[in-house]
Amino acid sequence: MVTKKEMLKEIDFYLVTDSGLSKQGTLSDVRDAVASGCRIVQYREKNKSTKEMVAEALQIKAICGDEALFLVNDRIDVALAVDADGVHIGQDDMPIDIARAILGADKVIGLTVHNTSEATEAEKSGADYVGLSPIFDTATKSDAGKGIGTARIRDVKNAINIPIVAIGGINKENCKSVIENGADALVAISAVLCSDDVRRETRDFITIVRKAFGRIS
Ligand code: 3NM
Repeated sequence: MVTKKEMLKEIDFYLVTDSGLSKQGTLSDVRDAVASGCRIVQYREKNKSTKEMVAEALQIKAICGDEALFLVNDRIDVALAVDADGVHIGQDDMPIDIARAILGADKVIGLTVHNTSEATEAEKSGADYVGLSPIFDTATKSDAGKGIGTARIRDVKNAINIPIVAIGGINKENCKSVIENGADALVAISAVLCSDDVRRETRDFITIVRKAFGRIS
């Protein structure tokens, strides 16, 4: 049986939720993305109480089932409360060695990095994947800073062996170049959640990305 952690090898399109941008609501977005073949979902919620988050996280976990990995952004307590598959943390969140000690070896831990040295450090500290950001300028995260460009993806790819998830300003026009420059997976928040049809947009991204990988013709 493929373990949840082994599913990291198969990710390509990665959904990050955003209730502020969502048109249909977070649960609907997750349902649509998973129905379209998305294999990894990160619950990123900055505006709800812990109680609301735990209730919503349980529902997202049920939707992901065996189809998709289910991670929680930043909130290790919420991840533990619902027995999520893992967490995604930033450079200023819980130190990764402590996060690992709390969560155990079987859980997935992703860490946001911006350059080769942070990426190398992340791999050394036991991260299962890195989120490399922001590839392009983005209005979705106000403190994201300027886009680092696609050439940085190749630099990081040459430096580490864990998967790279690219994020920041990615849309259907530029996503092929993100994969061609070495990303293993990508996140496109506003491009998907601000559309009228999350199911169709996810399918479109997955088709472009899997073609770029040569997984489909
Ligand atoms: N983190 P969009 S950028 C959640 O730079 C997030 O760490 C970022 O949204 C980082 O796909 C970002 O709409 C938002 O540009 C990405």
